Amino acid sequence: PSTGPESNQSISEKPLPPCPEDPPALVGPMLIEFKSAINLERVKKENPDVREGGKYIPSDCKAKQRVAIIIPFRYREHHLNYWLHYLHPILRRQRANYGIYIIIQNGDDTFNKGKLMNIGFLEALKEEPYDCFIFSDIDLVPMDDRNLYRCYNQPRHYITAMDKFGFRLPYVNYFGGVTGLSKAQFLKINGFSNEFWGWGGEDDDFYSRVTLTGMKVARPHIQIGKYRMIKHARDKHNEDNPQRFVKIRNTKMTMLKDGLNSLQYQVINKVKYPLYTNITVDVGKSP
Ligand code: UDH
Repeated sequence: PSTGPESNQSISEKPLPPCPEDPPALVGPMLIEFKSAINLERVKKENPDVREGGKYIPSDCKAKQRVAIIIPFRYREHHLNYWLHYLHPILRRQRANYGIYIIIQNGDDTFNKGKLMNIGFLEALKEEPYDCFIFSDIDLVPMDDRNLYRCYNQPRHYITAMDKFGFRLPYVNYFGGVTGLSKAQFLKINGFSNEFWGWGGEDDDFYSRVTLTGMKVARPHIQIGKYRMIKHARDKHNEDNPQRFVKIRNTKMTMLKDGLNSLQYQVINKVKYPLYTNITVDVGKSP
């Protein structure tokens, strides 16, 4: 048996049993609020078994999947604190084997969320052989821990109801906010488009990629798939992208040549904090 840094058992110990499909420690609906101040030192103390870089491996069972959580990011430190405060305990209760990757767009040029997601996928895979990728906005927190952050046989939309939309979805084919695909599913669709600069559209393009390749999005039951969003104004340098309406009509033509296979970027730095890994990247400029 391996005794490397990733091994969570010593040679003399018995192999761990598989982690249960329905983790017993789950609590169900939770109270989520964004008023109390968050102290990251305290979050760290409350999650002592989370390792450097925001990685966690259950000690009492072997998780079936390794999950990378990819978060596109810029100027949202305040949201990050809430996200970490709520998500680490939830993910630990779910007995997930996971790592948290905050992918930061360097500089003040127009934001490109799709590119950050693609970069997160590739950079996470350089670290661990992840099986499942969950792409999450920093401002979305699940209200029920039975909403399992793992991958399924179809791409998953973890959100069934959002407080922002009166506990509904804005439209039935909405596939943004928190989505999860296995490595094979993400490769099959060539990842996200790299060509959506500014706000909007990359999530609809992503949905089309899934359906055009014959897959179908699944969601949890409405009681379980509830989310709270931290209220905020539109960020600077992430203005509405007026080209999005034309672009999302052309996914079928563009998806094979625009995505993981055409991605260009540079890593500026990578820092492992106790509760997450930060990767700052240069994504270039909108044409
Ligand atoms: N993000 C950043 N920094 C930015 C822009 C986006 O970190 O400057 C990330 C972050 O993870 C965020 C996600 O990208 O959660 C999605 O961006 P968003 O929050 O702007 O998207 P959303 O649809 O925007 O949540 C709602 C803006 C509300 C404006 C309402 C105007 N009518």
